[in-house]
Amino acid sequence: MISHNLPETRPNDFTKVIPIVKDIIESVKTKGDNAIYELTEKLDKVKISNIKVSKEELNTQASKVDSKVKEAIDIAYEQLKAFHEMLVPPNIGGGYQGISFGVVWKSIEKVGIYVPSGKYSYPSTLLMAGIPAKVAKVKEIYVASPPNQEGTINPALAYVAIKLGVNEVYKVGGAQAIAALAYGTESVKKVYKIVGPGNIYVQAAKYLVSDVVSVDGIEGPTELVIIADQSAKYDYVVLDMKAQAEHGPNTFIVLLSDSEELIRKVEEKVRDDEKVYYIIRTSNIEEAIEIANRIAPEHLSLYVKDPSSVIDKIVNAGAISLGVTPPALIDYVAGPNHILPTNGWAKVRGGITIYDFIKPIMYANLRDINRQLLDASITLANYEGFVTHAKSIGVRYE
Ligand code: HSO
Ligand code: ZN
Repeated sequence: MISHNLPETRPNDFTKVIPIVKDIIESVKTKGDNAIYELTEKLDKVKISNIKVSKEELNTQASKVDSKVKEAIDIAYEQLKAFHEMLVPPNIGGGYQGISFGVVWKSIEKVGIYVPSGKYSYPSTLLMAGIPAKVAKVKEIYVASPPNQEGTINPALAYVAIKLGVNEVYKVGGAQAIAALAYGTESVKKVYKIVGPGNIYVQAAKYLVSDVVSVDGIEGPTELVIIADQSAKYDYVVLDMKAQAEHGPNTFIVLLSDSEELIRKVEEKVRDDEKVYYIIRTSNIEEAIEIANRIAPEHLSLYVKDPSSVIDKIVNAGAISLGVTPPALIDYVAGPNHILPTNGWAKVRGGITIYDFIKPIMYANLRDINRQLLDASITLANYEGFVTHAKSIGVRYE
């Protein structure tokens, strides 16, 4: 189906699920592992005999992965590692008016990674979160993912977990996984930060536990905006749209183009789909850029003749695929992350990078007495009524 008008809102209003999610969180908080066993049986329809995957179980599962998939994971791993290593910031120091100051970057000590699964499991998502965490030198990494129908962990996920050297893997999904990582249970370690995409229950749970644990943001249903001019190959555009639509009926797929011919050809190919595609004819590429910036999409494809001339004009997007680059390549091996902000959150944050796992600790060192600077500090402290603050500064040069 085609719509020529953009919707007012995107389908990720989790206020509806909050009461259910609250109950799940409360139950995990009070009953710990028992709640996980019960909820897994009730919601995932699987009976699990243990929550923490044993070393042996992990190895057995990993050994089931065929060599071609292992090789693909290895290739993706190296590519993502190269991307995130490029981002490592230096510790930096300087000084001004008698003070030396600077920043030392330190990693968050314990993080939880949530890996969703739908019809299939998503080992690529564990790579996307685990690699930046590793590059950031996070000491303890815990992974939670729903069990499969056999009550164990997906083989490729096990392979990635071993490759990353994560500390523990838990067979728990949904809001109960988020609650377990936030509060801890007998089997699940409590972490300082939880990252990872998931369905509306998972996202609502992240929101509800954020009083005790840091979370990465909202990563809801997949979004793709394509800006295409007449240079774009229509069949590639169609495939890119249908590819991200594979994530389910709630995906938000938009084509913005100033080419009537391109639009006509694309519409012919998507018209009969059950899924709604938003297709907007703009008067020029500038207008398309303006709309895209307002949407702040998760994925943005700049399928125009000279994409590098457009990239600077983009102010809100999760990740950008330039020119002929398929957005799906970013989902797997390009290097940038596929865990990206949705629902307009790209206005304020980017996708997962090492910066989600490190924090700048700032320092100052009083080297020389600069009276003007110290007096300014004393004046401000007195103004705020903090006379002892003022005294503690003044005493240094009395
Ligand atoms: N396109 C999704 C991520 C994904 N695609 C995972 C395939 N596997 C959101 O960026
Ligand atoms: Zn995808």
